[in-house]
Amino acid sequence: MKADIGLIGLAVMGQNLALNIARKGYSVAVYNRTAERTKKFVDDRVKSEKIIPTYSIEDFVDSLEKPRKIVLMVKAGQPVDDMIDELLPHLERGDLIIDGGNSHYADTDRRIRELEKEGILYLGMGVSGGEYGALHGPSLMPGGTKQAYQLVEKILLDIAAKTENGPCCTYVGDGSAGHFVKMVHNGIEYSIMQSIAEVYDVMRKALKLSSEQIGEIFEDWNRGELSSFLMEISFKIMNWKDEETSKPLVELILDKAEQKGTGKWSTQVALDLGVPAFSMAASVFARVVSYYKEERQKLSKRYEPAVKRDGSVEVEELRRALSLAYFLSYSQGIWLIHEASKSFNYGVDLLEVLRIWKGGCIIRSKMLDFLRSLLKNSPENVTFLDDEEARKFVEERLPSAIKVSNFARSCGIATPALNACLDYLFSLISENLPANLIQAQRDFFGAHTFQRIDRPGTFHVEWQTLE
Ligand code: NBP
Repeated sequence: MKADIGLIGLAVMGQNLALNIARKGYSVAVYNRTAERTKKFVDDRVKSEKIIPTYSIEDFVDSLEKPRKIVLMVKAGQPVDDMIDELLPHLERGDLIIDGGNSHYADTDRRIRELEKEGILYLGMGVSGGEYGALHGPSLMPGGTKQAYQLVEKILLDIAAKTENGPCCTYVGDGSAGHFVKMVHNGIEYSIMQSIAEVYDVMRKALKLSSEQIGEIFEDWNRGELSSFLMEISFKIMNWKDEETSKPLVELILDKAEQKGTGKWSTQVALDLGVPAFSMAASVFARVVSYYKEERQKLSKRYEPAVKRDGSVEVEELRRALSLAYFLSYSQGIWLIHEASKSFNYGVDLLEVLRIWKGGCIIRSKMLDFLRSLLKNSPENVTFLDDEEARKFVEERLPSAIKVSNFARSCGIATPALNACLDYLFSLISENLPANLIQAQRDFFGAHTFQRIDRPGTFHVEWQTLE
């Protein structure tokens, strides 16, 4: 009996994905570079599932039904290339490798090109939902050739999370589309996480609410339009007590945020493609600055007296501000995917992307239904803003968002993501921006020329006399 599919990489994601696939009735051959991990996995977690442990690449490949389907769940970067190099001598034309890690999309394009020459099919597949999602149903974002997708479509649809709109998996598009969409998913995730964290900061520092009180508020918000995975875990975190001290654990966690790169990559490509992903960038910088703990500690002593609090905000105003930040975070992400799809010929169906984010994934939220309805009305409305329903939504939340931003500033509380969301919005809804002055400055010092609003053409002025 040969296995239906193989999986390499038995860290948290790989173990849970293998179990998920096996629990859907498929046989799965597994392999991990370090054999002890495979043994431990089989001993500790495999019960009646059809999971076949293997301890050499030869045995692994040999145990697979042809054409072979192999999922890589190893660390992104060089390990993926290493595994491909190890596999390649043992594979045959028509076999398929699926990279389920968070690979950079450019690496995926390169690997597709290289493997095409060998006749090996390749899918770059975003997997969202963390270890729980991997086990119980993730959101899957596979991209590559349709032919490659069709080889594993049934398995992927079976293991994906399910919502009333179907399984959270679709063929995302050509080339590296799947990894690109997953990367931007993470960019949106950064922005929403940072926005929630900033609202939390205002609540604890300015409103003097306890973690338990904030937990209650978040739990309440999670019943309404902010209903989302990130809101849900946030209220659970607020209520979590440290076993040793009985204090809320969140208060004992060092405020230095780590990152693995997907938010940075999203921001970098947003710059390359010319998409103003304000709050994605701000959220990456917020993590960066969090790392300067010692400097912050020192400077906070020097500058504390300079801050003068002005008024207050209601909890409901914070809720509205956060709701607007969610909306605008998705707006930036979908716009970015749209531009990439055009530039890289991905052929992404944005409505499908919003649909497969509804379940299993980290950025699943009730708001996605609203966003889908906006995009259904007008497929070109990739920012979601060009719509009467969207205008009403924004207008109802904007005064609160402005008030929260101003209030936080008056308290000396940094809210970079919330502010960046507002700046993104204000920039987009302003007929006139001060870019006229920028153009004049550029022309002044560099003869870069400018256009005029009152006549066509390109102009340059001798702003200064050069002796
Ligand atoms: P890690 O990203 O921590 O990777 C650990 C796995 O990679 C182990 O199986 C390890 O084998 C293997 N590996 C390494 Br490291 N170098 C290797 C090499 N040169 N050759 C072969 N195998 C190698 O695991 P993870 O957190 O389960 O994530 C797997 C992928 O899924 C990553 O790309 C990650 O970004 C992505 N992802 C993670 C999450 C999450 O919530 N953790 C969510 C979504 C996507 P070893 O046992 O021999 O060291």
